[in-house]
Amino acid sequence: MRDDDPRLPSSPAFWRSPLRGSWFTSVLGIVLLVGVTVLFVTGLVSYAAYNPDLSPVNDQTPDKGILGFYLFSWPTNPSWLYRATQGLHVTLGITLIPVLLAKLWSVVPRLFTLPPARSLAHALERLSLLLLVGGGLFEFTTGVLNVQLDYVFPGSFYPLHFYGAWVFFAAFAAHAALKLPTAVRAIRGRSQNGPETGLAAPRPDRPTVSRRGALWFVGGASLLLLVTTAGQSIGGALRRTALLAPHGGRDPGGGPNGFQINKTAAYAGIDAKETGADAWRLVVTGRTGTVRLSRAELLRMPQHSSALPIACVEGWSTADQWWRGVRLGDLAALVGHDGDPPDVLVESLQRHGAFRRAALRANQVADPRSLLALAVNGEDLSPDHGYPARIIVPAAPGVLNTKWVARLTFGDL
Ligand SMILES: Nc1nc2c(c(=O)[nH]1)N[C@H]1C(S)=C(S)[C@@H](COP(=O)(O)O)O[C@H]1N2
Ligand SMILES: [Mo]
Repeated sequence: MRDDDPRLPSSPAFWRSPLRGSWFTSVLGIVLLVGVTVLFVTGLVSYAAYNPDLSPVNDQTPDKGILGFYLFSWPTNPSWLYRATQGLHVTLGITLIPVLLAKLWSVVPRLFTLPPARSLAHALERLSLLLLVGGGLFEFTTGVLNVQLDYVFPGSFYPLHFYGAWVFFAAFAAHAALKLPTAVRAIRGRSQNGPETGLAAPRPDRPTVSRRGALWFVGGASLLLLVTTAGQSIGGALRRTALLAPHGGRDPGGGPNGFQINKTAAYAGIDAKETGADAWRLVVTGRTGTVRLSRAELLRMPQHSSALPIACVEGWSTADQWWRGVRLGDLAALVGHDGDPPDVLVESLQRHGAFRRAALRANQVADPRSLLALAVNGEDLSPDHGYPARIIVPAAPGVLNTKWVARLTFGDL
């Protein structure tokens, strides 16, 4: 078998597209350099927002080791913080898909070059490209599946996407460091076709579209994805343009409770019998012991309002809703934590599923806008939004806003 037989993909002559070349690859590469870096940072930030170091119930990647070195206490300001970082993460990730695919297409001849390794250094380089391409495809695929579908991957999304991100970004950073000088030269240089990089076809077909035209096509595809996705986190009139929004099919209906529902009460196995006035009691435990409160008793405590969004890891968020209920700080004070409340473990009536418990940090409990909400937009919570009571905390990911709350345990976690 000869390497230069043009019928074989291992021969450069096999590849005929006149679009390939270092200019085309470099432009896409620079876009990805910026975009993937933002994805990596907003992804790490999202992980920190879960407060994984606070309690094992929050930690979806218990074996993270030193990869959690950067974790910090998630703040409560501004209240739209997670809405912005996670909306950016998901929208940008989806928008970059055409760029990623075009970039991979532009270098695909490289995949087939023979011999597989000319030297140890070359073998290592190709191995790192395997991690780069495999890692990139893995991160984009798991991300899209998590936001668009009922999750179908084996294993939990969080550890896969988290560890995958570190592998991918390490390979990505090494690749960027090696290639950046070449890419900058290719973009600056007048020649669109730096032959030294071996990306351009030696025997190209006649062009049907210019390289610039092809870039516009990729950019147009990205723009289309952007405008059909971004509305889910921006909201307002743009919500209707979010054709690609996850759960787009499930209509939350109108009225005060007519905003996005993640898991319904039926899905979570919440029986109306458990939430009725006779059955439901909130069990609050703290330094001075345990109190049990009916919904009527909670309503007799001072009621406060906060305008806060729900912002899910999946990238969608609601506009601010008017929540009304009892301050978490007041509930802490009821069980002996006056003034300076500690962390709290929140448990739902829900018996199964990863999101039935969540831990909140002291700074979140102390924020006067953090509520055990009983009502939203002037009406009792609907069963699907967490009746009889749910948590709402400013700037936190949706997953910390536990619905159908049954128990609050205050104390340092
Ligand atoms: N008990 C319980 N609370 C929960 C969940 C859940 O599955 N069970 N899902 C969480 C997630 S992931 C989100 S994004 C929000 C969504 O709240 P909503 O359905 O009222 O919009 O609820 C949170 N609270
Ligand atoms: Mo969520």
